[in-house]
Amino acid sequence: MKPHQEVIDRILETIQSKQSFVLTTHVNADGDGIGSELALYHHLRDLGKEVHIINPTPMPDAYRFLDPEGTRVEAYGDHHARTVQQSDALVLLDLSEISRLGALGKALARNGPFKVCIDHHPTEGVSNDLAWIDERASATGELVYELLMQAGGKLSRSIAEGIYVAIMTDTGCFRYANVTAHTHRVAADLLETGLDHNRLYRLVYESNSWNQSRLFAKTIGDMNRACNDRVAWMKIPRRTFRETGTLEKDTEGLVEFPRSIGEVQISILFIEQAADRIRVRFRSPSHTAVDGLARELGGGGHRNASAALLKGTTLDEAIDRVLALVEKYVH
Ligand SMILES: [Mn+2]
Repeated sequence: MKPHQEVIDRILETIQSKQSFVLTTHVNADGDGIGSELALYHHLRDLGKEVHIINPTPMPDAYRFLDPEGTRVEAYGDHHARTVQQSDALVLLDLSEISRLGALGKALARNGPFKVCIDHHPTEGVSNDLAWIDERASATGELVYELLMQAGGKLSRSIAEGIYVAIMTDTGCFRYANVTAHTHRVAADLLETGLDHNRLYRLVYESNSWNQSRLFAKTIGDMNRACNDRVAWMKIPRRTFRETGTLEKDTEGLVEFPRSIGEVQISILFIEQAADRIRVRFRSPSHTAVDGLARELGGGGHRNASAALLKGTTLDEAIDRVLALVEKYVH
């Protein structure tokens, strides 16, 4: 029997026996969360189930093309409380912690439907009714693919596109260390449905604005070094957003840039969301881990991509705090 087969069987049983589902993912959904949700949404709809996708935060612009009418992916509001409470099952995709669901999580903490989690983030103990967590998967989309294959589902164009975007974005377009032979086999199956992978790539990665380029140029232009050039760090004060006419969502991909410098082991981006709230993102090449660093700051993530939110601290304080910690994570 394959590892995790028991939990996969129980998830398949849950899908068969229950009628109404709410799908959700973590705050600030990424391509893996959105793509996995839409793939599972179409599968469940094909089975005649009632399905809602309700996320803690709005659909990111980069993935709107997957739901062009904006009717499938909703952002949680109080009017959703009943839908969530009365559904037969809630499926958490690309996360396992109810605490990462904002107000939606609070509504669920009181009581709520049967909870199923499908995720590939490293976690310590989860309290969902069913949890399939496989850290070897490059993306949650890879797990959704496995589930749908075992369910005997058909890879429709919409399902294939969702899974492809999930895997493409979580693997940095098939470059990161999390990519396996299996990842490519899944991708090959998806391409055989006739999906236009180049179109999906362009829609996600080649749809930037002039303002976003100004934000990147300014931020990379002011990049700093630490720990004998093994750490590169950048900051975006709120005034830079104002000056360049951009928002936090336009920072997507920026923290990846310093990874291309040979000596850099850790890339850090500080984003001033408010005077006392700083988002910190970390990236590292495969031989250096940054998940522990994010966890030490109350955040989380993967070995080579993690983040934390520092509250009650100014931008300069956040920078001092993180730079004091980072040394022990470089080698
Ligand atoms: Mn993921």
